[in-house]
Amino acid sequence: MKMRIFVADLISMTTAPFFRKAIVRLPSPEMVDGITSANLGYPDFGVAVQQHAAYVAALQQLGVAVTVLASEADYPDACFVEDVALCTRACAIVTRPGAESRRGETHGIAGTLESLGYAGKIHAITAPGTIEGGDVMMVGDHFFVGLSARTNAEGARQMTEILQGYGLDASTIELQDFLHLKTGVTYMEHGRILVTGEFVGHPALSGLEQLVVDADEEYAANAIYVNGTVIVPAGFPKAQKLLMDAGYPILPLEMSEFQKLDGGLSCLSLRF
Ligand code: CIR
Repeated sequence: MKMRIFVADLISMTTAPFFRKAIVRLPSPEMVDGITSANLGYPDFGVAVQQHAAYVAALQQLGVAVTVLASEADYPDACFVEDVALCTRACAIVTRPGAESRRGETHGIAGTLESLGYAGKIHAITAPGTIEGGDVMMVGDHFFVGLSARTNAEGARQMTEILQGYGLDASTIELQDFLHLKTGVTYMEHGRILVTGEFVGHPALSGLEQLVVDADEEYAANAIYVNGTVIVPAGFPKAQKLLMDAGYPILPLEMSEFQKLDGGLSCLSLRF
């Protein structure tokens, strides 16, 4: 009950952010060795490059200046750049990924963030804390942090402490099934979430209006709201209709090759 009042208050005070900048990282041919539980086969690198280029073009079309980082042969999952940092209106936090094979992906990201306006406002999560950006959902000045196989309580604690130093706040949600929090829930601004699976009706999210994605279109619960438009994965007609009926303009993008690596639309960029 307390959380319901708190989240409702929070929403009434927030307006949708306008994202001016984004960071993406090109996929490398080694992406075929990325971590996956999807059982959809190996990604086709050539197709992934085309899908990634369309993603960058979509962000640009929506008014975002995109910084494109070089691919990283040593890190097959490095194109999922969302996981290595959190970018807020006040500060940036470099994460410490829970997946050991991904830990080195944070190398160099602080320099990029510094050059894009975060100089003097960059923090880092340290051991034994772990956290991946996919587990952090921004709702105005509040951040929901999923406790998952990748993000532990100490990582969430450190992130909360840093955010509170800037007048921001955070709360945690324990995950049962999904890889990351945002695998199953996306904030759609205007007090609404796109939600599926274990997060449908979740008490921690009770102050938010739910747009429920059917289980057979679960992948579409990871979408991104960018400057008034929702970028959605192509091929999920019921989820698209749900969003259009709620009044959102949508922009569908092919994501098949990233889906094969458990990656969704949010994973491919840091937006701020
Ligand atoms: C991984 O398992 O780490 C990658 N194959 C997928 C990461 C997806 N990232 C995200 O949801 N933020």
